[in-house]
Amino acid sequence: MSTEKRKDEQLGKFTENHEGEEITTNQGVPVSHTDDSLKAGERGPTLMEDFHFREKLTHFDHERIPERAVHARGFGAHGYFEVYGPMTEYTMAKFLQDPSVKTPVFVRFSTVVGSRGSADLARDVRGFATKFYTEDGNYDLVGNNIPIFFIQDAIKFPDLVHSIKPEPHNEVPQAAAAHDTFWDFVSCTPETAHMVLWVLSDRGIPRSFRHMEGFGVNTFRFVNAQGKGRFVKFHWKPKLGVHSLVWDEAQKLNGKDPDFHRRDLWDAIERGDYPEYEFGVQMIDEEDEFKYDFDILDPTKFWPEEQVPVKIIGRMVLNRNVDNFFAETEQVAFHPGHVVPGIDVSNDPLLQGRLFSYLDTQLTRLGGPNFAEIPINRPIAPVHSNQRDGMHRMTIDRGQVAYSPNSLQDDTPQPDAEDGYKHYQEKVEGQKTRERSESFKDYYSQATLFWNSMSEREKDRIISAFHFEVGNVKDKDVRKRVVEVFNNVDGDLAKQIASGIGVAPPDKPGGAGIKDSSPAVSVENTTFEARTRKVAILVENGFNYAELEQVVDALDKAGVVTEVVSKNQGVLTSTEGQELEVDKNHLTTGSIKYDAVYIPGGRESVDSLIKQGYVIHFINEMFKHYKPVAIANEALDFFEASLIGSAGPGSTNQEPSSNLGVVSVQNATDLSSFSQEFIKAIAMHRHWDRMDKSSNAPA
Ligand code: HDE
Repeated sequence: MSTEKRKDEQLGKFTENHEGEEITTNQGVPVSHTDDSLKAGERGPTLMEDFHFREKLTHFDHERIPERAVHARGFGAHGYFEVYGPMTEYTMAKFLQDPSVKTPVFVRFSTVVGSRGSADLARDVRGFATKFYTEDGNYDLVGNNIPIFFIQDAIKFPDLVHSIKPEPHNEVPQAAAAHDTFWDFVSCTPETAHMVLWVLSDRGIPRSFRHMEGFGVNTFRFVNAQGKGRFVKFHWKPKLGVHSLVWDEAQKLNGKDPDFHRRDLWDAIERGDYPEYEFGVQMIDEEDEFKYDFDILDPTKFWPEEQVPVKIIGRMVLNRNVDNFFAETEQVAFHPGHVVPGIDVSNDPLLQGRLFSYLDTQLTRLGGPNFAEIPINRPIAPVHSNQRDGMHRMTIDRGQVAYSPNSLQDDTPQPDAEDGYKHYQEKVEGQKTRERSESFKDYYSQATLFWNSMSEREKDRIISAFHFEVGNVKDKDVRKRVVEVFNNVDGDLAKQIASGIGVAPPDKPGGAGIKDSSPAVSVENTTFEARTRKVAILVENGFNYAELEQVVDALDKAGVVTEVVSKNQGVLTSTEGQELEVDKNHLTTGSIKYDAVYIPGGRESVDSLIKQGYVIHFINEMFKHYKPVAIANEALDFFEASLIGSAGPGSTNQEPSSNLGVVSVQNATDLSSFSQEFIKAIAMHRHWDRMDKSSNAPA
């Protein structure tokens, strides 16, 4: 069997189908009736002897387990990883050697702050945790979608999390950093400044899990068979590029579709649009540990790609949804210390602390020490040890011996001195101290580097995010201190923050004196693709079918997904009598759920649409969110009837016109070049130039 399928086969052994079966108790006793409890008389009390009732209720009463302390809301999928070529020179990790091997993986994406039932579009860091089921055992890369972290030492993690979680006295707000305690912590903890800028950038509100990068964040080690070590940082780069929503969209989506990200991933996999991410490593030789102007063990610093290139070494494809959310996504247990021969940790103090926390929290969350036996957590590699018993032990360990050394079982199981995991032979020496290294104490230079790397429009959006987040802070002293902290990053940034939150601009000159930038961190320098984007088609009876068909075919060929939206669900009829099934009525959707909108011609359809407030709002909102609008023939009337007028007057002949992401065509029967222009506009994702042209555009 192919390696890729080995995990699926293992999971299959634990999978149960209930379709067509009869209900039994957990003891396998057939149940005759499940809708009424056993009572003494039809109107009498329930009887204790009703074992079916007792068992059903007891199980229900215990269905919930503690949610994760952080990253409670998540969504997972299965897939595989393949390496492009042998990495023998750098690491002996088996799954990084043979390009013909497909290593099964399970990935869980998550938000950090919100509870399990919170909304997907919180402004937050996203978790990106991958479990590789390798031949040498499980390797977990437990990363985030931002390459750095808020704090430098794990001992500060409880403080950070307490400050950002809902406030303890009133449990408000849910899944949000926009409140006093978080910004109080930030303003008192300058090492957070760099990460805060990343979270307030577009990366804090991804378009989907498919449009996010992933980073191992901490510094790890590759070790080759000769025992030579190198420092590494891990990267996932999405094939579709890195793209985000705008804040107004995100907030509205949290109401209209709080499952937007989960639904997107699930639907994409069901459609066969399998998300792909390339795997990259940055490597620094041990000899070069001190060559950089930042400490390579400091998790509040990234390694600029311009200084340490990312070597792309493989790819991951997510191609199967889970069978059961609880059994798989909820019960999966990741641990940054689940490493395999060839991969080791570094002395990064955040990573060192993480090595303690994950197993510790999982003991409570998953009810004891045997959770590695839960199907999703089982390695495909064989497991042997002298560990026994504990809550929920599944394995029936044969034999009399559960200790080592022994003579009764030939002193087995035995460690493998040759191929067993060997920790990297790093020389460690030092005096016990609670001090922080001087080399960690530059909190601002890279924050300035990041700020310098943003385009003017990205900067505008970061400032807006500050105005929202810190604008929600009631304590004026906290707001003042935030401005002071960010004045250390950039004077202009601090001034602009101050202008929106009711505090005076800083009186000291600002900035960390850094002029450099790192273009690779700007999401505007990413891949742009129309593939898998979602387009709404607004129509009513009397639309032009020939036109619509051409555009839909072209979109389909480009891998763009379409949905027909109309006032009511049902079947619409075109001018020529062709029928079209409606996918969504007005109440079940909204512009925020799409990447673009297309309105075909047809006099009757356009006349009807133009009278509907919903449709005008739909187009205006699409336009305000910088997304493409495509209109053909009679639909050009919308130039007058909506905000897209500022991108008008549009096409006057059969040649398509495209301005500020509004694509139009007039008097045309052949819509092929119009469709291609539309696809180009969709690939661009957002048309930020509207920001300059339209006073109605929100940031
Ligand atoms: Fe985590 N983190 N973390 N974290 N983390 C958890 O483990 C922790 C950190 C990350 O989908 C918990 O099983 C400490 C950085 C992800 O199941 C917990 C510190 C990064 C997930 C925990 C950090 C992460 C977690 C909660 C500071 C990016 C979700 C439940 C030193 C590299 C994994 C659990 C999933 C989950 C502790 C910081 C990523 C409490 C102490 C940095 C993606 O153990």
